[in-house]
Amino acid sequence: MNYKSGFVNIIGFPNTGKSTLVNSILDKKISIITNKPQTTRHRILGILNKKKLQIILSDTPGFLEKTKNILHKIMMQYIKKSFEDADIILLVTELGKFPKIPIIFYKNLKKIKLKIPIIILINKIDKIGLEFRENILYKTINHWNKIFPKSEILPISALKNLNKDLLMDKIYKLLPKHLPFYPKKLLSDRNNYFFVNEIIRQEIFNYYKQEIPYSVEIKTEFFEKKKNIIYISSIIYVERRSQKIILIGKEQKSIKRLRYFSEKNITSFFDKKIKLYLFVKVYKNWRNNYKKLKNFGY
Ligand SMILES: Nc1nc2c(ncn2[C@@H]2O[C@H](COP(=O)(O)OP(=O)(O)OP(=O)(O)O)[C@@H](O)[C@H]2O)c(=O)[nH]1
Ligand SMILES: [Mg+2]
Repeated sequence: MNYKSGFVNIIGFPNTGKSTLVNSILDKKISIITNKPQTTRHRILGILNKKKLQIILSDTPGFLEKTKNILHKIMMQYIKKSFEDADIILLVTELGKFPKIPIIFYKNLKKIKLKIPIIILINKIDKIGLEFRENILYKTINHWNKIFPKSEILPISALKNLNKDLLMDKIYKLLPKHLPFYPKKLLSDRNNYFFVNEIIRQEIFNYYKQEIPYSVEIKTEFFEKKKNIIYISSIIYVERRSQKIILIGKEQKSIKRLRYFSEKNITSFFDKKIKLYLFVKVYKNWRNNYKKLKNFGY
């Protein structure tokens, strides 16, 4: 058998470019990206199918030093879970940053390293001009070398696809011989409702400030195609009434803008004409309630 297939699990600090990397490898935007930390809240699988090759990528939330609510705790459990089924771990870090891995993950990684290859990716190398890059790169590589001696370290830019071919070669070599785990047509373990929720959430991250993006969760209730148009209706849940007022804005200006940009992005995701309806509801303290979180698919 010369088929290769396996799980390539992506972990790392918030905002380092994990989701950007997943999308770059898949060449499709399955995971949302924003310039704010804690954008990704779920473990999302993306599947790359090639001739005699299937790579299952897993995107995860970023490491948190301190968990402030139950949602955070669940997010951190997703990271731990992703250690269990990994064939390869990609630890995404950022050029010129020297963070400490939270102790719970650090211990796990040290143990795992004996069995599973960990590749350390130093992302965002495009951010610094070539004339200064070498020096900072040297320092960053040194930092990770001390923490994970003998692990491979590869500088990349997920955004600009720098060293993507090199990374893909490394992944291919390390993947086990195995038949595909998923049907070859499947792109993700998530359904259309999830992608709609996430795109709306991405736009909320883009257009609202402070705690608003962190206090919202989306639930798409309706998704139906009629005569070449997909009609979608989604509810935005916030934690407090004051947040609902901000979300809607004066004369509904904010929510109209959100609807416009969400619809535009959902249209390009599905490549179909979309009609989107948005509603805002208060769902008190949902981030600290297991039952409510379960309702949202956590
Ligand atoms: N310049 C540059 N920016 C990048 C690169 N990769 C990601 N970014 C930017 O970094 C920010 C965070 O990217 P994400 O992919 O959302 O990061 P993440 O690690 O998934 O973040 P969380 O889900 O919040 O943990 C976005 O603004 C990206 O455009 C890169 O290679 N170069
Ligand atoms: Mg992410």
